[in-house]
Amino acid sequence: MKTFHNPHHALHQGRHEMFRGRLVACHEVPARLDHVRAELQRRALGSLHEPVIDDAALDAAIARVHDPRYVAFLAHAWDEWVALDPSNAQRDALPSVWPLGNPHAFRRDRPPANFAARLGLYAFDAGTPLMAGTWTAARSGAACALAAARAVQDGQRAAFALTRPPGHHAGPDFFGGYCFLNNAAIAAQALRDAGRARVAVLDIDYHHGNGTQTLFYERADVLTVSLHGDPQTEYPFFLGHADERGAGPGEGFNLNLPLPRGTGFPAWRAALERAVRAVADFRADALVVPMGMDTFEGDPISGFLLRSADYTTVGRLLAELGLPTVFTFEGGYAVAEVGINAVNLLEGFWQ
Ligand code: SP5
Ligand code: ZN
Repeated sequence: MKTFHNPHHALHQGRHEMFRGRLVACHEVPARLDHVRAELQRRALGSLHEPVIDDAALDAAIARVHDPRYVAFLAHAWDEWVALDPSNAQRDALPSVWPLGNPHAFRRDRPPANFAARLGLYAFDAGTPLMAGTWTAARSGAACALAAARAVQDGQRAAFALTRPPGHHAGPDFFGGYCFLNNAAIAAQALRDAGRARVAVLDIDYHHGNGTQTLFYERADVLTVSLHGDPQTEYPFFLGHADERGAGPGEGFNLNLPLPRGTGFPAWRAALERAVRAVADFRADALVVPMGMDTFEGDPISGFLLRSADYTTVGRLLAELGLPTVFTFEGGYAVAEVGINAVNLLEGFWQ
């Protein structure tokens, strides 16, 4: 298995996220990725590579998934933030005003000139700080996803996009949930564009993969399946219910399996087996797994109870599909254990 790791990930290092009226330290920290990379090396699982992708191909792959106006916004956001006030360079950019959905109350079709307003236009929470290195890190993460898709396309059984910031909450024109570019969606679309007719995305992060669901909701060629904490109580709250089954030509091609906070491995595993059957019934010819490790019992912001040894079983169950598979690194905030848990999963897949 080839792992493509993001050499620029640490340029994205948020200071604070808004939580219940306070700025608290970010959970999504660079050490998460460093632990996974160190554990891959310690156990000598596969080979580590930096992504080598030319700029034009990378921009094209990003543009297949994200709106050009949104991409341009991200590329220049930091400079605009600092231009508002030079002392902003000392602070992460966080939004504080948002247009809600009703188009007669708030227009989304006329992006304001004001930067703080546009920051809110493209964001859906105040927990996703943007800083000087965010764009470089996120763009290089998309290169990892594209390189992993190409590796699988070139005949590898599996490849791992080891990158942060994560991606599965990012939609066509919005960021949030610590995510800016949807790495899993970029990989899935790249596999489609390389000729794989039916691609499945099986999201095992604790949080619903709302960005990925939105991107593919009206499409029958990409099946999206997500196992996650019930949005009644869990982030991202406004999507992820079982009755969301896709729309138009995509009807029947989205499957949500929400589970209550407190779910342990036996019930989680039963849901995974159902998800795996859905992928098999779809007759997918490639699989993308947004691999969040925040289902771990020790995760500080999540509510499932998986143990380190369970991830080996998870990897084995995913491997039974026998599909070329791209893994993307998503959540997982128990920093000391995230490397062991991620590599357990990959080793279980590989055994
Ligand atoms: C990729 C991913 O896993 N994104 C998750 C985003 C969750 N954001 C909201 C988390 C709320 C954090 N609660 C802070 C608790 C402070 N003690
Ligand atoms: Zn998560």
